[in-house]
Amino acid sequence: MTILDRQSAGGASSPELAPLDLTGVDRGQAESWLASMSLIRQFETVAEPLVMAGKIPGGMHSAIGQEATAVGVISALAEGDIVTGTHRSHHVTLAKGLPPREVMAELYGKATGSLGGRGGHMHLADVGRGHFGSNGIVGAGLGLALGAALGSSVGHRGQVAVGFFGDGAANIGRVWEYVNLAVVWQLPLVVVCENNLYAVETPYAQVTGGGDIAARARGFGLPAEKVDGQDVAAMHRAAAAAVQRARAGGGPTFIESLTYRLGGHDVGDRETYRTREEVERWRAAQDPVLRLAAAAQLAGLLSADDVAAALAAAEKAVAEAVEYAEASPFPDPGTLLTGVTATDLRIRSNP
Ligand SMILES: Cc1ncc(C[n+]2csc(CCOP(=O)(O)OP(=O)(O)O)c2C)c(N)n1
Repeated sequence: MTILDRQSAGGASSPELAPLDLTGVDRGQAESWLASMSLIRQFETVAEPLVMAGKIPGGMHSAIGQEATAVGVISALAEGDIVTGTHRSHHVTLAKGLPPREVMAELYGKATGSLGGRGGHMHLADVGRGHFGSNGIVGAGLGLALGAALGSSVGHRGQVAVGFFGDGAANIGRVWEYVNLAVVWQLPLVVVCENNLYAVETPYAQVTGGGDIAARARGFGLPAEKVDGQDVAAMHRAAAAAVQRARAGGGPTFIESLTYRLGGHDVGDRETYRTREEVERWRAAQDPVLRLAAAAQLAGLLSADDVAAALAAAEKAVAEAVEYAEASPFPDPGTLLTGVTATDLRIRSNP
């Protein structure tokens, strides 16, 4: 079922949906958050089956359910600021403003993709647009954001960097080395842990000593708070305060987004580690796109027509992105070694 189906089935006005506090949010913000979150939802909804259809090579980790975290945080950034993501980062990438057609073409491995088809789904990046890379190595993306924040600091560039990672990565040692350095060097870094409750099939509560990721962060001496990750306005407020602090020289902030992935870990996940009832409970009450659509109408910020228009625009943009990716050429095999910097590759001497 697409978001449009849910909307026409009355999903946006479902009494089960958790309310959302839109105090201080104006129509323009609500409109742009909904546009961005709808785009991500539609992109993910369309992209996943394209893997099963053999159009997109490799696997895919969809961010359905986690749209509010990326949009709430990234809408608090200035254009020149920097983000890094994880293996699950289409939401971060689209929220950062990479054109959907270039992202879709990258997933297809086409020459017109953001990295010329060399990165694919887990290695999206566009340095010119401040996206310093998704990353298939769990916990490593935050290190790139740390480096970007260090570069900004020593170069007096005034940029803030945001590094996203998951609850699974919160049990990887290097993540805390990055957090420690950001504190010691007082870097303009916003650290965002997307706690979606599972690392593949492992429930976070079973493997997280102390059970509280934000509390762990506080031990490193930086402000750390838990935020409702299904509430785009709450995520935006927390991120705006963190960005302001970072830009003013106040150092890093840690945000634990309490979120949920509504889909499987990756394409083909049989989801034997959680019940359908659990997923349906989250879907009914905590779908971040529908929560925003419902609350914005209730607050009189958007009309039902505005909501329908946002969803229709997302469908159109994604359909166009697929057409573009389908029609684009694969990279010229002659460019295989373009951008390869290692000099001792056997391939060079073994034609
Ligand atoms: C260093 C490393 N270890 C293990 C893996 C295999 N792996 C891929 S995704 C994943 C789970 C990550 O969970 P989390 O950080 O919570 O992110 P989520 O998938 O929930 O977004 C694992 C263990 C990997 N890619 N990299």
